[in-house]
Formats: sequence, C-alpha cells, structure tokens
Amino acid sequence: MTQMLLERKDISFREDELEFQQLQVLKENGEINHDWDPGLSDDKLRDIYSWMVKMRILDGRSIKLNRQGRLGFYAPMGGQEAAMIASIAALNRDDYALPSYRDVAVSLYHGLPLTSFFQGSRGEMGGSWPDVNVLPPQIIIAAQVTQCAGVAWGLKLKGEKKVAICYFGDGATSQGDFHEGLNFAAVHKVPAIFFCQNNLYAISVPLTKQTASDTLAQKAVAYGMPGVQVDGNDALAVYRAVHDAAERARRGEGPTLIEAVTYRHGPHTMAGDDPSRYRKEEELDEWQQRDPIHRLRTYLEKKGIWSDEDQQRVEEEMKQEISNAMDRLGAMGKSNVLEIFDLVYSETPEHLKEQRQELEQILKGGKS
Ligand SMILES: Cc1ncc(C[n+]2csc(CCOP(=O)(O)OP(=O)(O)O)c2C)c(N)n1
Repeated sequence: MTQMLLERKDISFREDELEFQQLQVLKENGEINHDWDPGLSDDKLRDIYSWMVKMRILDGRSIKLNRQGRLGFYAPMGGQEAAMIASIAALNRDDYALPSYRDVAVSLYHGLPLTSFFQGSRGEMGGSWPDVNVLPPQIIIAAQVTQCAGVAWGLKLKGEKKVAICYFGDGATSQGDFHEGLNFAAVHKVPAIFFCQNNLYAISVPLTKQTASDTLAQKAVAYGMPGVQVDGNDALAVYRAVHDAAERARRGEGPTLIEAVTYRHGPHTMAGDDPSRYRKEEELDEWQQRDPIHRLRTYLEKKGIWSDEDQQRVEEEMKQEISNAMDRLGAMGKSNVLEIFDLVYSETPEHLKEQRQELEQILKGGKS
C-alpha cells in the first residue's frame, strides 16, 4: 500500500523531481558564462585575486608556524580561497559575518587585523574590534547557523538594510542547529545567507556518509527558501550567488542557502589529522588541478590585468605583513589567564569569583 502511495507523483514529492545544476561562471578552460557573469570591475577582480593569493601564503606560513610551536590551533584553508574571499567580497563592510574556525580569510577580508587571528590561534585575548562586523570564529559545529538567524532577525527588527552571512561545512548540515536555524530564518524572512562550503569531508567522514541527498543545496526547498549549488573554486560564481542572495535579503524577501562545492588541500586541523588515511592521493591531485587561484589568474592574465610583477609584489607584501604581525605579537606579551573570568558576565557570579581567587593562588605558587 505504502509503496503505491509513494509511487504516485501527484502525491509524493521525490528527489528526481528536483533538478539542480551547479552554477559555473568561469569555466576551467578560462571561458566565461556570460549569462551569470557578475560584471566585476578590473579593480575588484584584482582585489579578490590578490586576497586569494595572500591567503594561500598565510595558509602555508601558518602551517609552518604551528609546526614550530609558534602558533596554536590552525585549520588549513588552502583550496577554499575562492569560496571564502569571493563570498565576503560580495557583501558590504557593515554586513555581518559569522565564520567557523576555518574561515580565517573571511574574517581578515572583512577587517579583522592579522595579529588578532594569531592571538586567537595562541589562545591569547584578541582585543575587541567594534568596527569590524565579524563574530568570533565558531568551533561548535553549526552553532553559527542559529546565531546567524538571530543576528539577521535583529537586523530586520531594527529595520537595517544589512545582511548576515554564516559559514559552515558539509558536516554541519547534519546538526540540529542547521535545521533550526534555516527553518527559523525562512519563517521570519530574515536577511540571512547560509553559506555552506562543501569540501566533501567532515574530518574523515565523506559526504556520502553525511547525507542521502544529491546536493546540500536542495535541503533549502523543504524550509521554503531558494538553494543554489555553485562551483566553489570559481570566484565569479561564488560572487554572483552571494551578491544575488544579498540583494534578495535586502529587498526583504528572506534567506538563501548556498552550497559551494570545493576541497581542502591540507589536513582538517594541525592537531594530528592525517588525510592519507581517508582520501586518495589521486583525489587531491585532481582537485589541485582545479585550483581556484590558478583559474582566476588565467582569466586575469587573459584580460591583461595581471602580470608576473603584480604576482611578485603581492607575494612579497604578504610575507612582509605576516612578519610584521608576528613581530607585533611578540612585543605584546602573553595575556593574563585570569581574564577568562572577566568577559562572560557583566557581573561575575560568586562561584566564579571563588574559582578566580583559587586560580590566582595557584598562579602565585601558593596552595588553594
Ligand atoms: C557540536 C560539535 N560536534 C563535534 C565537533 C567536533 N568536530 C570538529 S570539526 C568537525 C567536522 C566538521 O566538518 P564540516 O562541518 O564539514 O566542516 P569542515 O571542518 O570540513 O570545514 C567535528 C565533527 C564539534 N566541534 N562540535
């Protein structure tokens, strides 16, 4: 009986009726799909490309600094630069970004100083940056999805024409917070953009173990919002999708889910993950051939707006920026561990005051 009901197309809603095509604007051979070209100025293209190059350099340097014990937590972002930079570049400086631990490039492009990223990695207090609309990187998988719905709801209640974008991975789509956040956002038509970087793995768990759906984008349909899958290694497709989602949000038409299909070149984090245990070398090779930086560079060179000298200048600039930031960090000294008690409550509760005193005693070398 059940079988018959589910076979009736007029009653049941089936996956094969959902047709999803991945949006690609800049093809791998350098050709452009003019229908969806976001029409960026030469300056904007150079800006996006330069940032992608800089972030690749920062990625390599952060991995080395971690190995030397000079940085703490680091989740490599190499391979995902187009998804990160082109998405945030499509928004305004006063829009809100809610990144995950991996999205260092998003936070920096949106205004976070490099020293602040280094401080965070070393578990130091990063200071506060009131003019930078980036929330602290979220470690709890998918918690930023509900927070993004909340931030966007706040923007709507205040009547502001800003949007909130959150970044999460394919693994996050299995969390309850993902579903709660998307549902709430769609019901209340809030100006949110849910930006999923599908890099095919959640640590060692492949996408096939994460979902039985053909795409992650199609999950949007059930919540009543548009969902679009883009080639996440194509900066122009990413830009176009986020730009259009933001326009829609600013018009008061509600949230959008974007799935950017990409690949992380490095390990999950620097805390001992060995990707060769769960993915094949050939797979990595294949994705490295589809490098997002290489693809955009070919396009810029074809347009005659990028040269070897430009490349060298940007690379040198970034190396210098990193070295300056590390010097500043060294000069700052370590933060006081007791500060962890100060920044959660406006008035510290009694039990935390006691714990603070206890720790102070321990640090002074006395017994508690
Ligand atoms: C609620 C929660 N459960 C588990 C973890 C442990 N954890 C850290 S990263 C990660 C995988 C996340 O994968 P994905 O969402 O695809 O993002 P990616 O790391 O690939 O960017 C897990 C399970 C966590 N941080 N939070």
